[in-house]
Amino acid sequence: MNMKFPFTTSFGTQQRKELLLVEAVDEDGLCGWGESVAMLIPWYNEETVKTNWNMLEDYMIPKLIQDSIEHPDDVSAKLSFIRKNHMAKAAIEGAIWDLYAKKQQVPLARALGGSRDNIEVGVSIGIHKDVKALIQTIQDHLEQGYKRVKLKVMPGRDVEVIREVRRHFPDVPLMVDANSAYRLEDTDHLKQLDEFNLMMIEQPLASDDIIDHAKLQAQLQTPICLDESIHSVDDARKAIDLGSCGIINIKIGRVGGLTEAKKIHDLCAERQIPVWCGGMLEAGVGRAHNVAITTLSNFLLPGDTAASSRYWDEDIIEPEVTVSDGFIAVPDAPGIGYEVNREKVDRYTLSSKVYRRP
Ligand code: OSB
Ligand code: MG
Repeated sequence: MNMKFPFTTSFGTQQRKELLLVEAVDEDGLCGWGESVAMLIPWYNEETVKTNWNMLEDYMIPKLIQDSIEHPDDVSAKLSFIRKNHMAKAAIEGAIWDLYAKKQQVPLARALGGSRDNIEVGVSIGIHKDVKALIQTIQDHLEQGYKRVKLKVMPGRDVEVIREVRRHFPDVPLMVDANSAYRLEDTDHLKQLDEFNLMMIEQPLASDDIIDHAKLQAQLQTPICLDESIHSVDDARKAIDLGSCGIINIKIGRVGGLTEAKKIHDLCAERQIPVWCGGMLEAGVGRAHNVAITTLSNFLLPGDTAASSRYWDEDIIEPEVTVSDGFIAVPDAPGIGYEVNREKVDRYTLSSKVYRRP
């Protein structure tokens, strides 16, 4: 599927998305859906759509179809012999979570332990060449109801851009995301961002680092939010202990699935670290999973799950995810609560394969 517009971050520009979907079907014909958030190029992490397909086909599916699965929490344990490959794991675990919730006839949000019936969301805005155009994009999204704005930044497109944005929007809840574009040597430069009253600076330093982030956080007033660096509940614990961040962005794909996402959520609640749900330019299935996890109580800050229509001329779910006054209403139908439109999925499908239990 092609996004409506190219989205630029410090690591590159993307518009074409190949979405790996997993459909899990049980003995009664009930089905659940999962979506991998891996990209076509390993920019954000080491995975791609093709590595996901390979991991699923050669290792994950053969393991999971060997015997029955009692609870979706068992999936990550069964797959723990495979190192990393979190996005592939999350895609198949997500399908099984959806199927499980449908079997229980409860919304996925409730199966996960969430209680909210609507969730607050913000919008993530890519790097613009022209500051005037950026101001206009922000204005458009504020008019659509989004109440928190996240701006992508990189060296050369940071302090002066944010100064101009702040001049136009003095009170808007604002944050930035660097996707690892800086180094610890940039500390003095990054300290200039403290004057703009930002909610947080997301992932300024390396994608595998929590040490330099702790050194940077000690010198910044603005809280650091970690995204790329947190792959597991153990990573979260270490980062919190070190003082590497004040906030954690949870992405289901990055951490290997909903079960691990819940563990990180629970740890952060205990340690009084607010979390929010990140986005990976998902289509409908992934978006629906994000909505469900965001209903948990320590998702205290608006997430990046924008409306389907922000990215897609048509999404593959019905109804599409819509945002009204900055909120998404959590569906109350069983499972992810949105219907996958098979006719649309078929129309977009490049390849598919069915695996059956022996
Ligand atoms: O770092 O949060 C990120 C998109 C692709 C890869 C990484 C990130 C993002 C976003 C967009 O910020 C979030 C979204 O709108 O889905
Ligand atoms: Mg990010």
